[in-house]
Amino acid sequence: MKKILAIALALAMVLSLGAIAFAAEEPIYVGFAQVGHESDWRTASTQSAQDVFSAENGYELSFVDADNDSAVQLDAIRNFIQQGMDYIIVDPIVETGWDAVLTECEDAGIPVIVIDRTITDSDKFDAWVGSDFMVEGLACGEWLKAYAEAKGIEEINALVIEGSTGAGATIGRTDGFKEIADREGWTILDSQCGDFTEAGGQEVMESYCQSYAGQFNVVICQNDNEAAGAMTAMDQAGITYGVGGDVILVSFDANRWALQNVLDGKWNADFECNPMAAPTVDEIIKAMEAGEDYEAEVYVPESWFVAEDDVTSIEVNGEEQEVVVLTQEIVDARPY
Ligand code: GYE
Repeated sequence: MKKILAIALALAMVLSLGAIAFAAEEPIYVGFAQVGHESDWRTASTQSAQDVFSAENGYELSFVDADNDSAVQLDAIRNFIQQGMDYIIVDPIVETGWDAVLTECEDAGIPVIVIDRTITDSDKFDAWVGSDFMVEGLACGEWLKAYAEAKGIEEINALVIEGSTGAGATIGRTDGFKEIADREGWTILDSQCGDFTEAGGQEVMESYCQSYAGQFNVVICQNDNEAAGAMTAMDQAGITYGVGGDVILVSFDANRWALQNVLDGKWNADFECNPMAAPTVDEIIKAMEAGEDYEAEVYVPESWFVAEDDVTSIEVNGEEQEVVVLTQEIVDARPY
């Protein structure tokens, strides 16, 4: 009898422990509507989200790669609503067209956290974590001004390879650089979309090399993959670039391989865009879960990297900012 009691007791304990464990294991369901897989920056952003929103960290992540198609991204969000996600994360492909779907999220009571790119035609989201793209563009312009002065370059004739049309990253970088170009009286010979891809960058640069042969001394690529494509096109056209070259070549993002290009003098500068929003989103979600206050707008920290030491600081929006002259240690320490 004692034995039966003991077994029953043990069984009850196992069952109730199991129930506690089951309750504790209920994950936080997160749907993430990612832009696509157009660049190495994007790969780093996706990897970071998959690392952070893991089962070990208490999440179940539904990940959708929208392949740079806004209709697919909107569908993904509507599916997340249907599935009753606890939180929806979105990196908006374009800045506009958001109010209807965000209203649907709000009506369903699902908090939305926007990362990286911006939304400008709706405020129906709970938090945003990303970069100040305008500041990135301004920093690029201010550095170019100081660098040209240091090198005695009097005229700037620039070609811009833009990112995807309508993306917050494209708009901010374009406007920021243009503000300095207008102020300094530089010529922007052309500004075309390279879609943030290597193939796009190469295609645009090939046509620039034909149309503007001998007329340009600066190429601004709005991401690293485009800059890789632009290098191929300039190599084919026999145009030299980077330190000591005919063309000043500048990029945005600062992937590790790209910074190696800067350190090797193939590119002159790279303006960082930090893809690691996920850890901050995790903090925001954990605060929301606990009913605590959280920052609704978070700018991720970013640095400006250059090959030579002519310019070591710039003033951006009235604020003195460091320009980092690269070393192999800095390149090797890059997380992505
Ligand atoms: O610069 C580019 C990516 O939205 C900031 O998108 C991001 C941009 C990034 O494809 O490489």
